[in-house]
Amino acid sequence: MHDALRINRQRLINRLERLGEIGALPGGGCCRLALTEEDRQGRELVIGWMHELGLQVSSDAMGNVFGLRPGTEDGPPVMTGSHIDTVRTGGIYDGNLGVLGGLEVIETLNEAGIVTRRPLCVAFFTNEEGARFAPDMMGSLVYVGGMSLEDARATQGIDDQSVGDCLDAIGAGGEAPVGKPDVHAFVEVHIEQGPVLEESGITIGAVEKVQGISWQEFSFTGISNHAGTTPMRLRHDAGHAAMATGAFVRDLVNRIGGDQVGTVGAFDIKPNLVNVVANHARFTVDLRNTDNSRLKQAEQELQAFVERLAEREGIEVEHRTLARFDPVPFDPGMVDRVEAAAQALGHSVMRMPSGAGHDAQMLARVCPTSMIFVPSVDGVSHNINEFTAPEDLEAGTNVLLRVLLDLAE
Ligand code: HGY
Ligand code: MN
Ligand code: MN
Repeated sequence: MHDALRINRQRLINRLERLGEIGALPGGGCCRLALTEEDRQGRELVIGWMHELGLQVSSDAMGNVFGLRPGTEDGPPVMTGSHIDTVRTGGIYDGNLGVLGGLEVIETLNEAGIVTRRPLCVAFFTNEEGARFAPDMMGSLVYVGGMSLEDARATQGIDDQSVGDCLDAIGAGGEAPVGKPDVHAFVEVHIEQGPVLEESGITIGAVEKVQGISWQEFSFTGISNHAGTTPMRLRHDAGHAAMATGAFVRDLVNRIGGDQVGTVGAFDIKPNLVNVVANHARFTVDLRNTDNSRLKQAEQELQAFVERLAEREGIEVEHRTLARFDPVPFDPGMVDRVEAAAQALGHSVMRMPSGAGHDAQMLARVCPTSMIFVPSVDGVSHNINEFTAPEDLEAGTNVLLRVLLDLAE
């Protein structure tokens, strides 16, 4: 039914580009960190579009926003969506495609005068990126009951402000309660953010699972000293220890091999002066693997390395876990639906894991869930040059249309 229905590519691209203007960076790309003024403006724009499309808009205490389209019957909606917050050097597609692709599906159904049996809902979740406030996927994690609202609101960000204060400052917290969602099924369209689809010459990814994620923060304390007069045997060099740990992470990842990845992304050294042995270093380690036992092995080896290093260098170590999510398998039936919809539309499709975390991995705790990937040019993302070809944006959103219609009938 409605097999000939297709979305409007240009309308989708116009919305992506319009939203990308909020937080636009001089050289291209976008910075809309969670719960900033730019996030508030982005929320306002998308909520305005939701109202224009006739959706019933609500938000919950975590600032997650839902645009509901009633069906001919009541009951739990078929939901789609993603996030509109970005990293500091983000593109205009990461997350935004999942939200605006959902709105494009709604507008296409409105134009065709189609009312589905089940209600449809397009959502965006607060702070998916976790770049300002860890963990990532925080909003959807609270939504499904995986983190208390209190703990989320108390979370301090990298700029020493709390989630609660920032939610309140931009007026994003709504009335709807969190933790007990009622969703029939969830499907999210997202850019792959890696090179697999492009290298395989495939248009659609039917995502089978999300890999495990481990985010840790280490704070090393040594003794600042004169870079010229202090003999090496007397140094307690926090900067050296931090850099040695970063080098260890790369060796560890190469040794484990397979899907193992490791990143030292945030790195801060004090007093950060050419002629002073550093007495403080604070840095993050992001480890991921599709195989949870190998991810645990990586974490254990890193911990043992840091303990030996602290002993040898005579430094103090503080450690925080910023995020820890096991790999999440998606519902096989939902993966089948994505694959079948792509094939019915004549698109090449392959099954694959997700290297990035997504809100879908949280919705998978409460309802059948899967994801639709579209190619990232040069596999680039979290980078101002993030790009997906218009025909691929269109293909992924047509697959979303098809899967949502199947689920809602
Ligand atoms: O880090 C991630 O995987 C996602 O972008 N939050
Ligand atoms: Mn994303
Ligand atoms: Mn991202």
